[in-house]
Amino acid sequence: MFQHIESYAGDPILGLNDAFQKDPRPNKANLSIGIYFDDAGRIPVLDCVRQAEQQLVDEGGAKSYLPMEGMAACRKAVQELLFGAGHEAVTSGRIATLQTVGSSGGLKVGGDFIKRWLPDAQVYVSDPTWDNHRAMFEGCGLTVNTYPYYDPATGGVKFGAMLEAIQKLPRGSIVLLHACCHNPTGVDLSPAQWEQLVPVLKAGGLLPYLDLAYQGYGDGIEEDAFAVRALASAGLSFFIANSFSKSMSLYGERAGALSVVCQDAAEAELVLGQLRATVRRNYSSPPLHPGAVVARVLNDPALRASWEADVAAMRERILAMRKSLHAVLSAKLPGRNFDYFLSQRGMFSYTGLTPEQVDRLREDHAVYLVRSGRMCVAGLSTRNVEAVASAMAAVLA
Ligand code: KET
Repeated sequence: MFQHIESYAGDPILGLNDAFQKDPRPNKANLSIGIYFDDAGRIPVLDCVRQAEQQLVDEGGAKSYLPMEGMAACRKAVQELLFGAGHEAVTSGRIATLQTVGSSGGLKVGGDFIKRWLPDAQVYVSDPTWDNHRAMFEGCGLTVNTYPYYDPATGGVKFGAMLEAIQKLPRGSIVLLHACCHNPTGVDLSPAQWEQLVPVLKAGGLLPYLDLAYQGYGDGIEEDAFAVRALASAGLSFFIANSFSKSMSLYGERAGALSVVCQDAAEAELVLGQLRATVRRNYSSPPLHPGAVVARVLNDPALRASWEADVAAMRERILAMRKSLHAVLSAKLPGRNFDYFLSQRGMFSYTGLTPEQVDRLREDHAVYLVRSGRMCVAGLSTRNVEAVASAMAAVLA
């Protein structure tokens, strides 16, 4: 029965994380997976999350199934977080929102929905993008292509080429865009560039699909929603999958959502119905605990304030690590320009290291990066940043 099954090569990101766990070297550094570690190298449990969980345990509610679309209080809070409470798209009821199994679950449900209802649409992702985007959308039966994005020559965005390519896409194409903190490059569009892109998407009759996995890690919780609000205010229909894995440090709880912004409330009702059907056929309904935690943290004013302070502290710690890394590397290799570590945003930086250099870092120095050269800056700490910078300098010299 199973002899024809091909072996699975493993996932390029999760596989490295497993290899890191098994590495016995004491001074190892995990800069591979997109997880925020605190300065002691631990994945934090945020105080607001701990308190929300305690309240939920104390209340002792029953563990019934959630509806297919998830918990109402969570879905409403997600809409207000993404679009702003008073946004016309929210108040007019023209957004269909599901609580999903992480944002990955949201991306996948959206992909299945597109395959069913817009079967001729092809997907366009940035070159490069998160590896799993291609895998997921192809897994939904969709064709995945790329548009130009990262420019290795400048360490910035090839914005002109990106706009030109997007202008030429067939009407109805799906354009996957990272709303902030681009993975893997750390290179984002500026608000002014978003303002230029939005009319091009609209005029071309394109269907944007935003991925917002790092809200708060760029410039701030509100600031990082700029693209979401710009698209909604311009009247486009679009998808957005957002995650609480990183922003609430809830990775394994699988907390995320999918929102589809429609033209009016009646359309949103139809879309929500078919999204519910998609969920029912996949995993029936999302998990109770993460929905309840997210709803509690976002809706309770004290917990909300505590969360916002924690997100700011995580963002600032990463910025401090960017500065330290930049300082040590610039001192060790004065002929090279490492300014990209300062301009890139979020958890990741594209280091420009070749796969061979990444292998040497891992083998000789126990420093783990993804082979594309992507570094998770959130894995640096005051304890390891000197050693990591020295190892990088040795490999680059
Ligand atoms: N989108 C992006 C852009 C992303 O980087 C991740 C996770 C996800 C979605 C999925 O997040 P979820 O936990 O399903 O809400 N990225 C990191 C972990 C992974 O690969 O799964 C990473 O790139 O390391």
